[in-house]
Amino acid sequence: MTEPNPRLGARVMALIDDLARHTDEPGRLTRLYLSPAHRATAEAVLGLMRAAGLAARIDAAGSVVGRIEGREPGLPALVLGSHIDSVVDAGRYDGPLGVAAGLVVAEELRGMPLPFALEVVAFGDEENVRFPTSLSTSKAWAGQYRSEWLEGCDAAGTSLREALAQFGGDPDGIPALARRPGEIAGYLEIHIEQGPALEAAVQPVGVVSGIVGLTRARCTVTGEANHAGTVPMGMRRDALAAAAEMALAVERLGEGVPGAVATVGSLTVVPGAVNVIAGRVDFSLDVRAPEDADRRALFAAIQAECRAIAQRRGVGFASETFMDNPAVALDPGLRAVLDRAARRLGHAPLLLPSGATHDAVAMAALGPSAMLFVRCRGGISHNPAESITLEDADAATRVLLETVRELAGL
Ligand code: HGY
Ligand code: MN
Ligand code: MN
Ligand code: MN
Repeated sequence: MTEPNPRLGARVMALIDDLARHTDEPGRLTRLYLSPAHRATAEAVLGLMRAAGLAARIDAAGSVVGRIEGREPGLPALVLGSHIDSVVDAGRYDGPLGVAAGLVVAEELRGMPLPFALEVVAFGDEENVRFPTSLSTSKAWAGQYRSEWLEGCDAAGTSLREALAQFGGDPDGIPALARRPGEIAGYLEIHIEQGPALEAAVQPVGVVSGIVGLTRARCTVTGEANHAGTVPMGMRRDALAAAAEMALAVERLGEGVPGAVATVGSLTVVPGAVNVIAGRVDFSLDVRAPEDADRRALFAAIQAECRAIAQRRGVGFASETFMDNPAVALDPGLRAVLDRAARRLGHAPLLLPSGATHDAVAMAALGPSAMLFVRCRGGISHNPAESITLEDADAATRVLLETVRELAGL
């Protein structure tokens, strides 16, 4: 059912388009955690929050958070939001849709005497593409920040600690970001589905049942750089050939576990010259499965297969796990409110799992958390072709508004 005047959707899409201007790479959208584009986007969101009447700041870890008090000061907060960091060559909706929708709902409720405080948040490290971290900015709120993350380095060798100082953050202020029990009344996140189910069901929105567990590692294969023209094939310790065999093993083992996915998304060859046998390869490993036991077993099988390939080829293999998030079931009560709100607005929302991870994984440790998915064209995401319609943005924002109104007893 489309609103005759999808003004909320129009506002949300305008905000998303405005934020999409900030990128670290001309010609494509790349906004990694603590980059100049992240800073510019955070400042834009800060301005929007303040214009909407929220008391807003950029916190020590780089998240932007705005708050309006409820009918009396200091009440537990209902938090709306998502993230503003992106992957490389990203779509513009993954993250900013949830921040924009939260902001618009806060604008719509301005001045209403709510039984809770309302916070809008733009987390900054949900993609974990730049540093070996795991949802670091939302886990800072959940009191799950790991101090070793500060020493992790990006591809250029910059540590998170250095990048945070350059960004204007405060590494020493991160522990104080942990929210106290009872401070959070709930968390609601609108996010694009990043999959084909809603489009196939011809539904604009869906309620998320839970978020898949996820293990990520940085892997290194160490061979011997040597002359491509003079070393016989049987005498090489070729790190790239070994890594290629490992990547195919990742694919094969992932295919063998129902519902699981296993991905080598990035691979770097050193020294990377046409006439040099690769001495070293760094590659990423991302393993997910609906059941945690299956995910852990698959990850272990992949590690064992990589070690066997390395052994056979006379190369070294090392793996450093930097993310190991169990699956999270989202709050049934809050899911039911989202579902009722959607039905009151004429929708028949699907209930569907999330194969992508989200800041809701961290926020679920602080209080009831739920997510609403929005249909995206072809299910495409992590790709500049990612897109949603204004009408669906409007539908989702109205479901979020209706949900908050029900929680507020309005
Ligand atoms: O990788 C993910 O699942 C999310 O997009 N960060
Ligand atoms: Mn996302
Ligand atoms: Mn993403
Ligand atoms: Mn030469």
